[in-house]
Amino acid sequence: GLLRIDHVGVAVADLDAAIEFYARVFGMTCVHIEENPEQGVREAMMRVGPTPEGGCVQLLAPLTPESAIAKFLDRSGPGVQQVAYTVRDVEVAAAALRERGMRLLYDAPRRGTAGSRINFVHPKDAGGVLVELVEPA
Ligand code: V0V
Repeated sequence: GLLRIDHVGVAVADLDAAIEFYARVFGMTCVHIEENPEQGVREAMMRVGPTPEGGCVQLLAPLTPESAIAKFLDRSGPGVQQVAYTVRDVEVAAAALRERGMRLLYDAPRRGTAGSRINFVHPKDAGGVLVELVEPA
Protein backbone atom coordinates (compact mmCIF):
# COMPACT_ATOMS: atom_id res chain seq x y z
CA GLY A 1 0.00 0.00 0.00
CA LEU A 2 0.84 3.67 0.08
CA LEU A 3 3.07 4.72 2.99
CA ARG A 4 2.97 8.53 2.87
CA ILE A 5 2.99 11.48 0.53
CA ASP A 6 6.46 11.49 -1.03
CA HIS A 7 6.19 14.79 -2.87
CA VAL A 8 3.87 17.11 -4.71
CA GLY A 9 5.20 17.91 -8.19
CA VAL A 10 4.85 21.44 -9.52
CA ALA A 11 5.54 22.34 -13.16
CA VAL A 12 7.60 25.51 -13.58
CA ALA A 13 9.17 27.22 -16.56
CA ASP A 14 12.33 28.47 -14.81
CA LEU A 15 13.81 26.10 -12.22
CA ASP A 16 16.30 28.52 -10.66
CA ALA A 17 13.66 31.23 -10.25
CA ALA A 18 11.26 28.72 -8.67
CA ILE A 19 13.90 27.44 -6.22
CA GLU A 20 14.58 31.00 -5.14
CA PHE A 21 10.83 31.71 -4.77
CA TYR A 22 10.06 28.60 -2.68
CA ALA A 23 13.07 29.27 -0.44
CA ARG A 24 12.36 32.97 0.07
CA VAL A 25 8.55 32.88 0.38
CA PHE A 26 7.89 29.46 1.98
CA GLY A 27 11.22 28.90 3.72
CA MET A 28 11.80 25.55 2.03
CA THR A 29 15.28 24.07 1.61
CA CYS A 30 16.60 22.77 -1.69
CA VAL A 31 17.96 19.31 -0.82
CA HIS A 32 18.52 17.84 -4.30
CA ILE A 33 18.82 18.95 -7.93
CA GLU A 34 18.93 16.50 -10.81
CA GLU A 35 18.53 16.28 -14.55
CA ASN A 36 16.53 13.27 -15.77
CA PRO A 37 16.72 13.07 -19.58
CA GLU A 38 14.40 10.03 -19.80
CA GLN A 39 11.66 12.03 -18.04
CA GLY A 40 12.61 15.23 -19.86
CA VAL A 41 13.02 17.23 -16.66
CA ARG A 42 15.40 19.26 -14.58
CA GLU A 43 14.02 18.94 -11.08
CA ALA A 44 14.63 20.23 -7.58
CA MET A 45 13.43 18.72 -4.30
CA MET A 46 12.37 21.44 -1.85
CA ARG A 47 12.07 20.08 1.69
CA VAL A 48 9.24 21.41 3.84
CA GLY A 49 10.36 22.05 7.41
CA PRO A 50 13.51 21.02 9.24
CA THR A 51 13.26 17.21 8.92
CA PRO A 52 12.51 14.75 6.07
CA GLU A 53 9.11 13.95 7.67
CA GLY A 54 7.82 17.28 6.33
CA GLY A 55 7.85 15.92 2.78
CA CYS A 56 8.86 17.75 -0.35
CA VAL A 57 7.67 19.87 -3.20
CA GLN A 58 9.33 18.73 -6.43
CA LEU A 59 9.87 21.57 -8.87
CA LEU A 60 9.80 20.27 -12.45
CA ALA A 61 11.15 22.26 -15.41
CA PRO A 62 11.10 20.97 -19.01
CA LEU A 63 14.32 19.85 -20.72
CA THR A 64 12.79 19.73 -24.21
CA PRO A 65 9.72 21.14 -25.97
CA GLU A 66 8.30 17.60 -26.43
CA SER A 67 8.57 16.63 -22.74
CA ALA A 68 5.61 15.90 -20.46
CA ILE A 69 6.30 19.07 -18.45
CA ALA A 70 6.54 21.28 -21.56
CA LYS A 71 3.21 19.87 -22.74
CA PHE A 72 1.65 20.45 -19.33
CA LEU A 73 2.91 24.07 -19.21
CA ASP A 74 1.55 24.72 -22.71
CA ARG A 75 -1.87 23.32 -21.83
CA SER A 76 -2.33 24.34 -18.19
CA GLY A 77 0.40 26.81 -17.29
CA PRO A 78 2.50 26.45 -14.16
CA GLY A 79 0.96 24.56 -11.23
CA VAL A 80 0.49 21.17 -9.58
CA GLN A 81 1.27 18.42 -12.13
CA GLN A 82 1.37 15.31 -9.93
CA VAL A 83 0.97 13.87 -6.42
CA ALA A 84 3.54 11.20 -5.51
CA TYR A 85 3.23 8.52 -2.82
CA THR A 86 6.04 6.53 -1.22
CA VAL A 87 5.66 2.75 -1.55
CA ARG A 88 7.84 -0.08 -0.31
CA ASP A 89 7.76 -2.00 -3.62
CA VAL A 90 6.65 -0.17 -6.76
CA GLU A 91 5.91 -3.37 -8.70
CA VAL A 92 3.63 -4.71 -5.94
CA ALA A 93 1.86 -1.35 -5.62
CA ALA A 94 1.43 -1.07 -9.39
CA ALA A 95 0.02 -4.59 -9.62
CA ALA A 96 -2.51 -3.87 -6.88
CA LEU A 97 -3.67 -0.70 -8.66
CA ARG A 98 -3.89 -2.54 -12.02
CA GLU A 99 -6.14 -5.09 -10.33
CA ARG A 100 -8.37 -2.19 -9.25
CA GLY A 101 -8.72 -1.10 -12.88
CA MET A 102 -6.09 1.63 -13.02
CA ARG A 103 -3.94 2.06 -16.12
CA LEU A 104 -0.28 2.30 -15.17
CA LEU A 105 1.81 4.30 -17.65
CA TYR A 106 4.75 1.86 -17.69
CA ASP A 107 4.90 -1.94 -17.88
CA ALA A 108 8.07 -1.84 -15.78
CA PRO A 109 9.28 0.83 -13.32
CA ARG A 110 11.55 3.60 -14.58
CA ARG A 111 14.23 5.63 -12.89
CA GLY A 112 13.11 8.59 -10.79
CA THR A 113 14.84 11.10 -8.59
CA ALA A 114 17.91 9.97 -6.62
CA GLY A 115 17.83 6.41 -7.97
CA SER A 116 14.21 5.75 -7.01
CA ARG A 117 11.96 3.45 -9.05
CA ILE A 118 8.76 5.06 -10.28
CA ASN A 119 5.51 4.45 -12.14
CA PHE A 120 2.39 6.55 -12.73
CA VAL A 121 -1.39 6.06 -12.73
CA HIS A 122 -3.00 7.74 -15.74
CA PRO A 123 -4.70 10.96 -14.62
CA LYS A 124 -7.89 10.02 -16.49
CA ASP A 125 -8.27 6.95 -14.20
CA ALA A 126 -7.62 8.89 -10.98
CA GLY A 127 -10.06 11.77 -11.07
CA GLY A 128 -7.81 14.09 -13.05
CA VAL A 129 -4.73 13.65 -10.85
CA LEU A 130 -1.46 12.25 -12.19
CA VAL A 131 -0.48 9.84 -9.38
CA GLU A 132 3.14 8.76 -9.04
CA LEU A 133 4.40 5.76 -7.09
CA VAL A 134 7.92 6.13 -5.67
CA GLU A 135 10.06 3.31 -4.29
CA PRO A 136 13.04 5.14 -2.78
CA ALA A 137 16.55 3.83 -3.51
C1 V0V B 1 -2.29 15.40 -18.92
N1 V0V B 1 -3.51 15.41 -18.39
C2 V0V B 1 -3.40 15.61 -17.07
C3 V0V B 1 -2.02 15.71 -16.82
N2 V0V B 1 -1.36 15.58 -17.99
N3 V0V B 1 -4.31 15.70 -16.09
C4 V0V B 1 -3.87 15.89 -14.84
N4 V0V B 1 -2.54 16.00 -14.52
C5 V0V B 1 -1.61 15.93 -15.48
N5 V0V B 1 -0.32 16.03 -15.16
C6 V0V B 1 -4.78 15.24 -19.10
C7 V0V B 1 -4.88 16.09 -20.33
O1 V0V B 1 -5.35 17.37 -20.00
C8 V0V B 1 -5.85 15.32 -21.17
O2 V0V B 1 -7.15 15.62 -20.75
C9 V0V B 1 -5.58 13.87 -20.80
O3 V0V B 1 -4.84 13.93 -19.57
C10 V0V B 1 -4.77 13.05 -21.78
O4 V0V B 1 -3.83 13.83 -22.32
P1 V0V B 1 -2.91 13.26 -23.49
O5 V0V B 1 -2.71 14.36 -24.46
O6 V0V B 1 -3.39 11.96 -23.97
O7 V0V B 1 -1.62 12.91 -22.76
P2 V0V B 1 -0.35 13.79 -22.57
O8 V0V B 1 0.48 13.70 -23.81
O9 V0V B 1 -0.70 15.13 -22.05
O10 V0V B 1 0.40 12.99 -21.45
C11 V0V B 1 -0.14 12.85 -20.18
C12 V0V B 1 0.70 11.82 -19.44
C13 V0V B 1 2.17 12.28 -19.52
C14 V0V B 1 0.20 11.77 -18.01
C15 V0V B 1 0.53 10.46 -20.11
O11 V0V B 1 2.31 13.57 -18.93
C16 V0V B 1 3.12 11.34 -18.87
O12 V0V B 1 3.57 10.35 -19.45
N6 V0V B 1 3.46 11.60 -17.57
C17 V0V B 1 4.32 10.74 -16.80
C18 V0V B 1 5.74 11.22 -16.81
C19 V0V B 1 5.91 12.61 -16.23
O13 V0V B 1 4.94 13.30 -15.92
N7 V0V B 1 7.21 13.02 -16.14
C20 V0V B 1 7.56 14.33 -15.58
C21 V0V B 1 7.78 14.22 -14.15
P3 V0V B 1 -8.35 15.87 -21.77
O14 V0V B 1 -7.92 17.07 -22.56
O15 V0V B 1 -8.39 14.62 -22.58
O16 V0V B 1 -9.53 16.08 -20.89
S1 V0V B 1 9.31 13.32 -13.81
C22 V0V B 1 9.27 12.86 -12.18
O17 V0V B 1 8.13 12.99 -11.56
C23 V0V B 1 10.42 12.36 -11.56
C24 V0V B 1 11.71 12.29 -12.26
C25 V0V B 1 10.37 11.91 -10.15
O18 V0V B 1 9.36 12.13 -9.46
O19 V0V B 1 11.35 11.31 -9.69
